[in-house]
Amino acid sequence: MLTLTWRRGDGRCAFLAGMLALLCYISPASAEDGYDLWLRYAPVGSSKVEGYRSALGNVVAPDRTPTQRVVREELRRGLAGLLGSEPRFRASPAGDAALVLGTPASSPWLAPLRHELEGVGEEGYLLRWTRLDGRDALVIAAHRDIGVLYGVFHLLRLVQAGVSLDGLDVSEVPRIKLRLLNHWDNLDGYVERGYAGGSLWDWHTLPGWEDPRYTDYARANASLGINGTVLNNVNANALSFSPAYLRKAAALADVFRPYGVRVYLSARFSAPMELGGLATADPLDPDVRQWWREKAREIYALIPDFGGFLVKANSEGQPGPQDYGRTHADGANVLADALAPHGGVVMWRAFVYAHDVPEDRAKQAYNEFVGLDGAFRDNVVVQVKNGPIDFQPREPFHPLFGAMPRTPLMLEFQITKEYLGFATHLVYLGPLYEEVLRADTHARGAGSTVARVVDGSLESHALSGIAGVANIGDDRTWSGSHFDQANWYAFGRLAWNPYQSARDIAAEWVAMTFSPAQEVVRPVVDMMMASRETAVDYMTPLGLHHVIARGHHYGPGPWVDGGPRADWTSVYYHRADRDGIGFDRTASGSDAVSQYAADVAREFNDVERVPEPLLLWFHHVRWDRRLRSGRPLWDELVHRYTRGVRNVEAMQVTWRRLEGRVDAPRHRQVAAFLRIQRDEAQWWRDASVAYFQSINGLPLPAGEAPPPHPLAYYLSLQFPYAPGDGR
Ligand code: GCV
Repeated sequence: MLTLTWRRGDGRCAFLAGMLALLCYISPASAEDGYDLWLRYAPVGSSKVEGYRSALGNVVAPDRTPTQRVVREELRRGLAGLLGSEPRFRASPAGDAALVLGTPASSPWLAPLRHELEGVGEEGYLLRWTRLDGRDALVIAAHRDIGVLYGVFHLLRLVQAGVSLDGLDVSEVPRIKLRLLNHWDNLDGYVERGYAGGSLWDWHTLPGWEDPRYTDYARANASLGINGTVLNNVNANALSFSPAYLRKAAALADVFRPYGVRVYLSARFSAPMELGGLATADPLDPDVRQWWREKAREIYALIPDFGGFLVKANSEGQPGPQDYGRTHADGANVLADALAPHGGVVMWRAFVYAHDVPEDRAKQAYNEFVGLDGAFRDNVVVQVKNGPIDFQPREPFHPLFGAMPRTPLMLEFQITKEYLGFATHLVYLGPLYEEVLRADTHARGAGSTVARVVDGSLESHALSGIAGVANIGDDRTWSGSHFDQANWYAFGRLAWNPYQSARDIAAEWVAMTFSPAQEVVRPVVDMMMASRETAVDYMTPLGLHHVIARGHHYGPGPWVDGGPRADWTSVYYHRADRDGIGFDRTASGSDAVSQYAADVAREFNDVERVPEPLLLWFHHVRWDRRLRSGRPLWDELVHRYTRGVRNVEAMQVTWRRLEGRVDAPRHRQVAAFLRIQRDEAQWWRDASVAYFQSINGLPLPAGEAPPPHPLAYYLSLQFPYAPGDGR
């Protein structure tokens, strides 16, 4: 061991001073690499420590079950980091003020709250001051241990944000029952549309080796209230259902269980043939039904709290019931019957469209499913993407929301940014999620928002659900960038309560992830809130959609044409010609508008009334049509592309000003990614302008710079190893 001595006047002083300076430079704060997510538990400001210590220094909490032990460990870890000292765990609240945690069953102190807990359900909690034994105590009380854990994360969130605990009186209940991540992870470790490295699941070493990262993953999800995870890709491999892989999934389920995260699997519809050797996967075949029943029994023997199946059927080449002339309901119900005795659910995806159907792709899922309303078993939810095409930077809400009143509909968002710049573009998805959740379907008159369809309140469904396609991989940051963690966070918080504001959620996240100082929170939140619209501007302004490069979807590709199917090209969607641009989905076009409730359909159908951000989604518009700005469409389009680039530059300025307020390693990476984003925004703008100008032959509006390269240059760019491509 190196021993340092300090003698005044000694020649070694300069050396030692240098060493000390170096040690200061390598302080823990500068070693941040994003691994800790929003659970950094960085020390709170000295002015607040004493107040928190006096309320939280003594803790009374049971430690008999695995979840109870997780609760204690989280408090220990959180308070040690935040307040600089571990709490004292006591047997009773006697003496000093105490924080008392538990359920009426686990803590005699909380038994009197039994009545008040009736309203919080299975996963909710109370977090408030009360009198216990004649003293004030802060309590976190719930029906079940998991509610206590959620309450602890709530408390730690408040302390991280520096919020006063005075007068705290919180009663929280999740509004949505199934709050799930969907991993598109393949068994070979590749993540489809994943930009955060390889899969977290090391199938090869499971079940023998349970990587500690699995626990950290469960912990992060529990901190948001996410209560389930689908481990494998919806483009499923039947092997996930083989005995060996089920044992691996069971090992993960064991790790996740104390955190309230249940395991689900994507089911390959043809598994009875591929694994069971049957001649058919026809859902009405008795042997097939029997195979699924036995498979469910086998799974539940290994994973007693297994959640259920997610299914992509008859879509993009996946097998399904229509291969046998059966309906989606026939397919879903055979799986549902197999799971029902064990309490499992089927999440049947409505993301279906067929290349041999000449119908507008935006209409196909509705056409397929709306007639099946009421035909599904009680333990089936139909999982619907937020919009009718595919996770575009902006889409109208999916017309199925509000159109299947007798069927619980689960909303599917994409957290991974397949169409929003992968992991290097800073695009906070909170505003996108909020826009969808607040959209009014008018299914039962004004106020029938997507959130109310999804949380089951509009049609009084007991089963409700929301899923996010995960942006998580084995990258040290988990999500491929520091700011992409905010999208995991926002999804989880909105899954718990879809009525929260994206801005408030961003503010919480910034306070916990970077700093609660207002000089940091304010500019970063403003930047995040504007970032989604900025991406829409430089990628798909005015309702354009699906203008990405082929296959990997990296970068612009408005010229994409030909290939195996029209609905995988860009020209199918933008329909630009010499006179105008946009997909005519009005009553005189594909009539997709008629799939919405009458009030909504009228608005979308009318070129004067349609919200301008959706103009080209629903209308084919002449290039010279004047828009609300007074500019002709072509000028407005170019204006927005350019504005997108300028706004990324503004983000760079904001971030630069935060140097020194954010630890250096994270600041550096974000700054570098913003540079990439700026250059790619410019690329999007230039390539799109060059292409559309080649179609309409119009001059650029005054003051707009011409693209620096001819169109042929943009067409020639190839990215054979762009990440995340489907395979
Ligand atoms: C998992 C899009 C993506 C596919 C994805 C599919 C789906 O088409 O590009 O990679 O497949 O959506 O949601 O099933």
